[in-house]
Amino acid sequence: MVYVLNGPNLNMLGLRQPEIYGRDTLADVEKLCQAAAKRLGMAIVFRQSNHEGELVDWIQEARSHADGIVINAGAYTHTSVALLDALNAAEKPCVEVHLSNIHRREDFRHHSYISLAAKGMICGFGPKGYVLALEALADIV
Ligand code: CA2
Repeated sequence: MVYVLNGPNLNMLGLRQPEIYGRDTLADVEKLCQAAAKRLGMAIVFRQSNHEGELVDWIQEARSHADGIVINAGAYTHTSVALLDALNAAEKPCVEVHLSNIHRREDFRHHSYISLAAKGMICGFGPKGYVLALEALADIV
């Protein structure tokens, strides 16, 4: 079981700012992940929350229910020591994903707390990044 967790505002995907985040909705991204998971023989739980504490709860849940975590923490990537602490405590392989190339954007997006707990990070490839993350995890879990 792999938990695919999405942070704040990712529920707006496909509805606003298509020039940055593309036209796919989060439901489209979930379908893509479900198809990739099936191909990889893996089960996934796909969730989104705008609330930092709820994401912490789900990472804690992953400690006992998941073999790995794919996370796009949205803007909490750049601010959240709480998510970093939760990921470190979960002791599960984690792959960080971003739709956009955060290094081509504003300076404040260049630093990620999540990266300190992640096996690796994929950014800039849109929804395909989630598939790449699941493929990377399939080799580890
Ligand atoms: O590129 C990514 O996946 C990000 O994690 C997306 C976050 C941003 O804060 C990170 O720096 C990079 C923002 C997610 C918000 O997504 C929206 C999508 C459509 C309309 C409005 C927001």
